[in-house]
Amino acid sequence: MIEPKMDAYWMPFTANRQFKRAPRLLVAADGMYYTDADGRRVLDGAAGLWCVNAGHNRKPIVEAIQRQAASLDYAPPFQMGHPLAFEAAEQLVAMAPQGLTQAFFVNSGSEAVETALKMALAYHRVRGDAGRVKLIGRERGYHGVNFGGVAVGGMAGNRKHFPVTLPMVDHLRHPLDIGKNAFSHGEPAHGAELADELESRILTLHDPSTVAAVIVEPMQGSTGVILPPKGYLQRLRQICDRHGILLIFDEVITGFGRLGADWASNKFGVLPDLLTCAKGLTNGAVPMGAVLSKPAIYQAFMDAAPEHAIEFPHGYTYSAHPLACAAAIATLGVYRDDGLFGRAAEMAPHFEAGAHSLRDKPNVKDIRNLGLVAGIELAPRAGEPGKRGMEVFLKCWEMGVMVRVTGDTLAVSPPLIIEAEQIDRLFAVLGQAIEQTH
Ligand code: PXG
Repeated sequence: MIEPKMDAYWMPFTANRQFKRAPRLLVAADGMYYTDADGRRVLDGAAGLWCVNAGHNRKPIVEAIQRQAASLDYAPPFQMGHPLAFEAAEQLVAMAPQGLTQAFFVNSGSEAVETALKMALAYHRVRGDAGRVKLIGRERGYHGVNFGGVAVGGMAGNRKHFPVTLPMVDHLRHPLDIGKNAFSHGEPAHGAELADELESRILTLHDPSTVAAVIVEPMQGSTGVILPPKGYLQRLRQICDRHGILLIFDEVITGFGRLGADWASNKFGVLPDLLTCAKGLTNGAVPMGAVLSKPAIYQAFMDAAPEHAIEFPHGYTYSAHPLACAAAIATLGVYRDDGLFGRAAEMAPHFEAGAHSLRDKPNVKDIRNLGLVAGIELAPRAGEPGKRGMEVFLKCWEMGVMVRVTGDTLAVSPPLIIEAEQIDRLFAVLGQAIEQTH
């Protein structure tokens, strides 16, 4: 293949100059494998970017998109509709945690987050409680890249270029405590009491009646696979309930089977008021996200406006895009037909054993896992944070395995169709890469 000219494309979240000197180009994908520009097959240990949960190039999804493109390319979503939007919403709600009954469609995780935050603020307002204007996020949280998401997020590197975000925001501490919980299998034992700080520290400072919502990822993905300590999310739920505060779960990564259950909400038995999802919703094939809401939230908007009025002035040109709806309906069908969430749970013990087999490799500081996700945290090299992790990532790529790196943590989150031998290869290659990196 002739390499394309590289100057014009300003790549997102990428070391542009380094990449353009030694590009890693993907040209095709099928099942568990990518094909790169040199014709090599690369095992996908990251489900693309945490999104291709059903594996690549799934026929029902490909054909649904092709059919849709040939029949209805686009329909305006404002004051107009098309049947697939309603069908996609119905199917998504049927698969959603019980008690979430409406789906608002967007085009990405970032948009889902902005939408949920705006919904939370407007919900209190339409109920006549307009003083609830504050939003509480969490340190090391990632809620996408738009202003609201960056404001409630807590990924320091993503915030420092943008000092002006939203006012009226505060953050909980993150629950990662390697001192107490290193090498936990699944949910760590210690740290549920950190949730109590929502009440004892944040709400005491702010007056609970001014707080609109708390937003957390049930498992913090992008900042290195940080699992909720046992009981932590339950406590957040109880505190929010006590003070009339909405709880938003950002399930952009944890939705659609990643943790060995359909949703983190179900895995942990905690129902949020609003839930954001994206990524796995269409298996990554067409951009799409959604916010799921409890019926009382939807109803509050309906009750507050006259019938001819727009109840929630929000939405995108491409909300419920026909191609995305077709892809979502087909994807949810594949998840159901192949029983993929149950499969993730079945493969999880083997995956867990593979992840923890790396415990004694050089510089391994912690291993965290649940379902089909694992984070392997390496000690940073003195004065060069992130460099060792990046080198391991590149070595894996050279050896034909794609993982994700965030700082010095390698994240593994394969498609849920992964076979036992592929799990073995994934961790064997990762182990070799760690051994070869000093
Ligand atoms: N919320 C969460 C919890 C996410 O993980 C977003 C929102 C934003 O989604 P969009 O579709 O706008 O990118 C995400 C995205 C990584 C990585 O390497 C993770 C994400 C995106 C890019 C890289 O961990 N998650």
